[in-house]
Amino acid sequence: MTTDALKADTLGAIAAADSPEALEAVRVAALGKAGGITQLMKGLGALAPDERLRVAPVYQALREEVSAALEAKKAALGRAALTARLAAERIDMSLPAAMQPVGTVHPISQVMDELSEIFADLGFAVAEGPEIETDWHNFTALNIPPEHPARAMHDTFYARPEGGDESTRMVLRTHTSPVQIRTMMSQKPPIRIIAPGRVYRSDSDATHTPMFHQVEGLVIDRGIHLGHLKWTLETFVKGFFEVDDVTLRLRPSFFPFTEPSVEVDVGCSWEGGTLKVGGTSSWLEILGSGMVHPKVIANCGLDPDEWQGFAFGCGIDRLAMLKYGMTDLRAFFDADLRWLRHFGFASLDVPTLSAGVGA
Ligand code: 2NL
Repeated sequence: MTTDALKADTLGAIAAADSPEALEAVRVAALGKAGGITQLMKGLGALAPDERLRVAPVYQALREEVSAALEAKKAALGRAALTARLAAERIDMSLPAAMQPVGTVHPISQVMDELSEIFADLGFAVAEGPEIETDWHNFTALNIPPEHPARAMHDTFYARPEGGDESTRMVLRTHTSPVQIRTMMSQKPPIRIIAPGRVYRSDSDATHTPMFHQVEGLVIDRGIHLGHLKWTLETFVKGFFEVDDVTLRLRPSFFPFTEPSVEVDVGCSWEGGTLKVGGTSSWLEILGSGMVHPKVIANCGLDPDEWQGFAFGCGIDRLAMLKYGMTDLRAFFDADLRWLRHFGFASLDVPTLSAGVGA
């Protein structure tokens, strides 16, 4: 084969190579040990000196031209491979992300936030206190002395008395009232607080769990009377259930820590098998309340002739069930993901008065 024909063949084969493997085969055929150009170079030694001087630069130029063409083609194939790979592995960043499973706000937390929002608007602060309490803060200060029959009604969880001394044993708080006691002892009136939180009673059946949630409210000021209590509770119930035609029914009752004591029913009606707030065809007891007993005010170091107040207490779990249509109290604490996804709230769905506390 003439040098020109070898050159044309090789450059043609380089141009036609469509993969790194095909190009490598062309390189081996031209420049490998047994390649056409290598053979030509090897043959130089056998030529006459003047003939060798004439053809050597030609072979050299051929080898260089082929080498350069191989390099150029290799680079071109590399670029093409990269372009193809980029196209194949392209990610459309503008596509919406796949929905990840996210947690939800538990209905009890949601209701606590709703209550805080409503009462904040009425000028109440949120107060907190320990869940393991002294007997004095949980009972005695609230006019429930030792041996008082009301203690038996509370199904109290008692901690083991330290050194066998019954008088200093701690209790799991049976209501959030001790938070209000602590507030009255540490702050000067006027006081307006709500105390939401966990409370504990040794009671467990279809309608009772040993841990449940309560919110209590307390107002201490001069000249506070039952009218303030009634207006506050009405405003709260209207705001919470988002209905304007709420009727409250106040019944005389008894608590050791309030005098007089009032139990409050909300007017309801049956709608398609569920009880809805509004109307007066049924009544549902939702909270207990009253004017703070003068002895309780005195126990906290305040003069009951100067300071009066009202207080109320209500179960958060029952409020949540009534508002959001749950039928089984125990489902609150089962940690069943399907239930939580169904009844849970979006974490950014913060209750506000303007958007509706339960919207
Ligand atoms: C109910 C009744 C009530 C209170 C709680 C209270 C707190 C202080 C002083 C006086 Cl520091 N009272 N709290 C008053 C009346 C009723 O709860 O049925 N709760 C679920």
